Amino acid sequence: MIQDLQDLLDVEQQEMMRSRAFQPRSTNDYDYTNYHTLDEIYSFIDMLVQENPKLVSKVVIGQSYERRPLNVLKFSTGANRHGIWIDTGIHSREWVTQASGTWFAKKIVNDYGRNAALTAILDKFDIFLEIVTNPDGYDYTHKTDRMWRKTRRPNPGSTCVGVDPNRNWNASFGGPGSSNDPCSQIYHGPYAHSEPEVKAIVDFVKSHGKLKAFVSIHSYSQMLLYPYGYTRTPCKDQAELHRVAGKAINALQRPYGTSYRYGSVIEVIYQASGGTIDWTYDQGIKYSYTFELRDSGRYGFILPANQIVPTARETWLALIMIMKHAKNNLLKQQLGSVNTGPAGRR
Ligand code: INF
Ligand code: ZN
Repeated sequence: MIQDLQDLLDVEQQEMMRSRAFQPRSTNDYDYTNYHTLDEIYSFIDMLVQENPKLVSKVVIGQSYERRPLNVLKFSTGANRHGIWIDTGIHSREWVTQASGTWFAKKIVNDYGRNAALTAILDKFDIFLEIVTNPDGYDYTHKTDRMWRKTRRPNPGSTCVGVDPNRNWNASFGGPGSSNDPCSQIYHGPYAHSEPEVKAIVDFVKSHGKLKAFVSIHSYSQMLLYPYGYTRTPCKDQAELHRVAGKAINALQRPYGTSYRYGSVIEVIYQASGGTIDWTYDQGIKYSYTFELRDSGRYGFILPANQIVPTARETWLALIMIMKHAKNNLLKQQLGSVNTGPAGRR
């Protein structure tokens, strides 16, 4: 599909060099229309917190293999709230996802108090957003191999490095649709949650205990996926997850006509064991979704920078739809726990 990959990478590098010449003094003059280095994203995160101390804080949930901080942005308007989790960049080469995550962070700050749907969500939930979920891999895509996908932990007894962080979860770990070969792009790792980048999220989910939605964002293929990947057995909330996914991709399609397919991982793509959302769903987080952002193959992982903002905008509409349904579901549960009116009402 791509005539010459190196040409694309050269253009990407030139565009980044031009944008890098300019150091943003605030998140208002950060260049959302371009890709950024790990350090530039980390300084964006710190700027956003400094500019919005009442709404935004930085939670460091752990360290990567190479000892980089695993930074999670927390957006909160009150204490003891239920939470919604969004991660981007767990596969390091999927650059449009970290760039979209950066845009989402600024969008939340801009829209709170201005956009009714987002304000209602943030008045009910905390939002946790991990923009660079695989920092070692991301740094490696900038400096060494743009097409790197996995973590960067060496594998004892092998010359091949890295584990697929989307096969390392304790959900049918090591099952079909993952590999025990350290050289494989879908190597599941020596044991479940062996990767510090994965373990940090596992510990966060368990200690928080009140997450109601978990969205892990990948690229590319233009799909919205829900559990399971490891089995064809439909998950118990399949009907609801399918219904909400349909509404989410309709919202996504509105601005630019981008069309998505949707369904369970195993139906829409293939069998995969040890995947993120199979584990989060089995932890009881009902609204567990994986996005595969643009495009459908023309550029693949090397999506031109001029598509970052359109991709982020359309994806945000789908995320709002999912978060709105998680909110309504929680309200129904909470109301359901008190008498909700005359008996016998239809
Ligand atoms: N996703 C595929 C993967 O092999 C498919 C997938 C999605 C598997 C969700 C499990 C869960 O991991 C990507 N996208 O790699 O970038
Ligand atoms: Zn991926």
